[in-house]
Amino acid sequence: MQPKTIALILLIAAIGIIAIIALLTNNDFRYEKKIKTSYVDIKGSSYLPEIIEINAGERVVWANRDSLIHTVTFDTGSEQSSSNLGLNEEYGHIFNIQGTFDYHCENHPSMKGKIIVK
Ligand SMILES: [Cu+2]
Repeated sequence: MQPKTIALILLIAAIGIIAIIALLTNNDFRYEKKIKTSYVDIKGSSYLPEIIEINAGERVVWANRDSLIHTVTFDTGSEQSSSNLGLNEEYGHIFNIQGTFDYHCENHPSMKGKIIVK
C-alpha cells in the first residue's frame, strides 16, 4: 500500500472515532432525544389540541401554521413564554412542575390553551 493511502485510511478512521466519541459524550444530545414530546399546531388562530395532558418532565412543541404572528404566553409566571412566532416557527418547552398551565396568545387574547402536567 502507498504511504498516501495508509495516511488517508488513518485520517478517515480518526475522524470516525472522534465523531463516535462526540456522540457518546454529548449528554445533551442523548437527553434531548429521550424527552417525550407532544405537539400543538397553531392553526386558524386556535391551539390544536386546545388541552394537552402530559407528565412532568415532558416537552410540548407548538408550531405556528398561520401566517399571523402568534405567541404562547402563560397566564402565570412560572413557565417561560415564547416570543413572537411567525409562519412555521416552533416553540418548545419542558414542563417540570405539576399543575395546570393556562396560556393565551399575546396578539389575539381570545386564543386560549391549557397544559395539564401530572
Ligand atoms: Cu395569535
